[in-house]
Amino acid sequence: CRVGVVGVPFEKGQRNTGVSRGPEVLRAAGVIQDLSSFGCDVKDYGDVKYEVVPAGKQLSNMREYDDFAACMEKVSSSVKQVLSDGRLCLSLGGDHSMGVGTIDGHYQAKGDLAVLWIDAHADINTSATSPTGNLHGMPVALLVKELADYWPYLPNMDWQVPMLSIKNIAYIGLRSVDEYERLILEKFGVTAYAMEDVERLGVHEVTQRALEAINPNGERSLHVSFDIDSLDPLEAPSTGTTERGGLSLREGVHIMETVFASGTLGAMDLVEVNPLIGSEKDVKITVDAARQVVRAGFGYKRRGMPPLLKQEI
Ligand code: DIR
Ligand code: MN
Ligand code: MN
Ligand code: MN
Repeated sequence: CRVGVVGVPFEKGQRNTGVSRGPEVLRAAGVIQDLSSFGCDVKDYGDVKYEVVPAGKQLSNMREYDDFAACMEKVSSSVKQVLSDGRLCLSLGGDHSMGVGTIDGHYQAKGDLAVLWIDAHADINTSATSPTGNLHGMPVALLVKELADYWPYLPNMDWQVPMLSIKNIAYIGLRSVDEYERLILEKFGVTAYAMEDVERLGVHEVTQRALEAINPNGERSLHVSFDIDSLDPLEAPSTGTTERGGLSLREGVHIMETVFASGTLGAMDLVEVNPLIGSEKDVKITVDAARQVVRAGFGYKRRGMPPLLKQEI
């Protein structure tokens, strides 16, 4: 495979210091070498940088909005560039508000998308429904056409047009959904596999059904946005909003192996790894989990790689 890596050291979509160091610790742990070790051709496009243009107006209940708007415009063009270069894109966060930039860039390069959002949270609050004002709880609501009328005019976001159909998004791993988020999911009949569905059906069935729902003919480019807090805090303790009772690492890896096998992956985000939360050992466990999930998405097989095919992967 050919992959381009984009780092997004952005943490203003939530309140904990440290998530902006995600790209740095993931690179240092060897995410890029992991991929090249089994035959991927990987190019590092470096970290996204931005300059803030003040909106001149305070937007209610959207913390650090000016930085968000400026950063995501750059994230979008970086992701678009990687995909236009004929590579799959791996974006390393950073907090989950960056999904606005990565999915926008993916859309601009590939058109109609299917999105698999793997998360303990639905991240589909609007500024009117968010209980926190944290932008990492709002990216999906900014991306979907169906909620466009529920936002005020957003200065410095004219580059971003809500283009996703809410029917083409599926969730896996939900276990912390706010009241109005639930209302939105029900109103639009969003494909959402919460933890109880993983328990009832098993992770393989849930993943197959999710992909079938959002990409029945496999003609859409698939965007996987993987929030590390989808995993149980025993597997990924170093993240800002842990929720117990989550996916095992094995389930996370299985989802990504199934994604790879579908042959539809266009871009993947790995977000919310915060190396300033927990002990050194906690950070190592979390980063190792992130690496395993990433390499599975780009074709690594736990049963071992076939040596003769190495160059063709
Ligand atoms: C909560 C928490 N739903 C919010 N969200 C997230 O702030 O909107 N935590 N994404 O990780
Ligand atoms: Mn999230
Ligand atoms: Mn989350
Ligand atoms: Mn989060």
